[in-house]
Amino acid sequence: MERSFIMVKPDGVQRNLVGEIVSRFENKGFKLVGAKLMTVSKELAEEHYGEHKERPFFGELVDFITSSPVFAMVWEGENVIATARQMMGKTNPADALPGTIRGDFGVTMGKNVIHGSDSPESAGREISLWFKEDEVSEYNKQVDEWVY
Ligand code: DAT
Ligand code: MG
Repeated sequence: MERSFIMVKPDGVQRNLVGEIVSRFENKGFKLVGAKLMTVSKELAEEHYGEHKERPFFGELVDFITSSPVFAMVWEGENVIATARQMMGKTNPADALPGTIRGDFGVTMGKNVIHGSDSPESAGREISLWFKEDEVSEYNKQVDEWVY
């Protein structure tokens, strides 16, 4: 089953949106297989956002993500990577549709509440970057029979 790395960013944690965001993924039918509240080191932030290191906003992005704890998660389910991106909405909350997480809770690009892997390759890279193997649980849920 597919897995994605999803993270409530510092603004989302500060604004008490962790429960709301976890609920959205639970209600959808996805399975939480890993989660932790953590303060992000500069090294981890720079590695995570490595693809953006030449962009002008890179410094601000790293400062933001290390400014206060994040809630890092691994979610599992059929097509979870693309579906989570849809549930998050466009990168710029100003363009994100109502009903999406960024559309409902964000205002500006710099503080867009949530991160989600954008492809199977990034999901694999990000999950192994953020989680040790024994921090991700494999388990069955009875309700899955009613989801799939
Ligand atoms: P996403 O988070 O939707 O995958 P991304 O990978 O292109 O978007 O960018 C990572 C984060 O960097 C994004 O969530 C917010 C910030 N960001 C992206 N483009 C930006 C820009 N033009 N100005 C400021 N911040 C930006
Ligand atoms: Mg991205």
